[in-house]
Amino acid sequence: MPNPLYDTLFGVHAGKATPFLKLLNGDVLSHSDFLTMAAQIAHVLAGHGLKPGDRVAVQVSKSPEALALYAACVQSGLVFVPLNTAYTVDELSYFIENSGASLIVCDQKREEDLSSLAKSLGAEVDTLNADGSGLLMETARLVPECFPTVSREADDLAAFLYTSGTTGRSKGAMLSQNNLLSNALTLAKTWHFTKDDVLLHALPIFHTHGLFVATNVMLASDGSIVFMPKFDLDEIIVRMPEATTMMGVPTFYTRLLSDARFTRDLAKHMRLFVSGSAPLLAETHIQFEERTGHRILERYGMTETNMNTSNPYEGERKAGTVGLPLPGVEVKVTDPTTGATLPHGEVGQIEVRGPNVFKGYWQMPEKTAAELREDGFFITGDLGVIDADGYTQIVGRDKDLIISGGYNIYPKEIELVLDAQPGVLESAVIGVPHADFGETVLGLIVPAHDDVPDLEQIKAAAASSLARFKHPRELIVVDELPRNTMGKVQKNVLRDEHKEIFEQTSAFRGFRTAIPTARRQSCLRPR
Ligand code: MLC
Ligand code: AMP
Repeated sequence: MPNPLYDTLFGVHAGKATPFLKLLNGDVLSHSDFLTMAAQIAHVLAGHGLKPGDRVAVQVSKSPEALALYAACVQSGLVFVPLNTAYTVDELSYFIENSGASLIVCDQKREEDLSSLAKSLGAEVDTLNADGSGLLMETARLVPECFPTVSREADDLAAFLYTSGTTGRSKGAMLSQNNLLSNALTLAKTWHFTKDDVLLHALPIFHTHGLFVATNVMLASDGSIVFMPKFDLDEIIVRMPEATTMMGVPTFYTRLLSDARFTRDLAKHMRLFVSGSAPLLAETHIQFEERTGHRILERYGMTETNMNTSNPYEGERKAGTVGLPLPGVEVKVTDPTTGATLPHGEVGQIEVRGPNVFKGYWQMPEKTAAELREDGFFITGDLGVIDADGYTQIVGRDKDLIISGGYNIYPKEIELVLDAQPGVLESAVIGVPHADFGETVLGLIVPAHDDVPDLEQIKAAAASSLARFKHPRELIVVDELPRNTMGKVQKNVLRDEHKEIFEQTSAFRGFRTAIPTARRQSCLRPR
């Protein structure tokens, strides 16, 4: 029975004793071991009564078992819904409810918190801990090692990835089998991946970058993965000599450059470093080449589209650009008001079309219609320009988005929490430059009347409802927020005023203007 994504990325490795996952403890999981684990998990999923198309919401630590759970969902025709491990129970509740998940897989520590929600939704709960223990694998070990692959069409859904929205409500981007498969095959070919490649994998596996780019590309090329639970500079340095490639967010590269052990000699065995998910500063690109002789290959993608453009493998990798459209992908820059295509050299909104572009937002037809045109072009919300050679440069964002260490944060979600606190009239949340994370979150608070808001209490409220990476690094009390004639808060003005608050270089290539200084009372998050 055909299942294009499973057959091409997973099934093709059946019976192979070749190394797939190289773990930090020295254990190696072969392709065949991995498929057996996935098939056994697929039996457990079937035991939960799941039917093709059902959603499986997953909040678990990065582990081989977690990756096999993804494979099992594909093999069973289920929709995999991975969720950031940093999400609080409040945040999780929304994703679980919105996706209509029939099964929640979480760490045992979260089981109690999620059980009553699951019960009210008619969903089941299974558990998987960071070390692979938990009910899921206990059951999986008792069932057969082969599972009959469920038939799927290329257009059937394989995953939902949640992406935050401008209104504060996250949207489930529906990704089909072919969205994922076409992109994996294109990237493996474009970046010359082969079975001899060994990838340093330190990215989380609940986002496009670590799951659909890094993992799927390695599956498509038959290579192996040094599988790390998270980015750990020491481990990366120890394992680099056995690797040939690495994929990371810019923070990975600035952290590597900050360490004297990262030398030309250490990187001599590597053939490719790929960067994406956030802007790579041209200076990082240059320093990296000076240190190692390697030119980082920067590419551009997003949750809704997988990868869109890439600097060439062979040919010029232009620092400060995200390269050329991938084969089969069209990129154009349009006038945000009229939608007309602009000539090369003019700044406008970036739109993309191709087999990589998602099917729409789950149960949000208006939002889908607003961003995905009838002719198939997706309005990315990024502002860019295409140069005479066809290279795209991202110059800013039309969407009110902060990218911190590769994680996307929508200010509205944080503003809603701040606005609800006692003594707060209103708030504005902005991204400001930060040397390690590229951008970080700054909250500006206008007190109600003559109140002095209790910043510690506000921080505690944010901590209980928002994932750690979304917490404002600093809260500042101001008299008022700058507004334009339409009454809209001028975030560009605020960003400009506070751009040096952490006295770091900017990773954001946006536009800014200046404003007068406001009264300040501040509360710094320790770091
Ligand atoms: C961790 N913290 C962060 C953070 N990551 N805060 C802000 N932004 C982040 N990205 C918090 C931690 O909870 C901790 O809180 C404190 O910051 C310091 O943590 P750390 O030890 O320095 O962080 P670390 O664990 O090393 O993580 C940093 C990181 C990680 C950059 C390695 O965030 C990461 O792996 N980012 C990759 C994200 C990613 O995969 N993005 C791809 C999205 S897909 P405290 O105070 O409790 O200690 C996409 C599409 C595309 O965008 O094009 O690819
Ligand atoms: P996400 O919604 O998490 O998938 O994030 C996608 C966004 O990350 C894009 O819309 C861009 O704003 C940003 N992004 C991804 N890759 C790059 C890159 N190479 N340079 C600049 N921004 C990037």
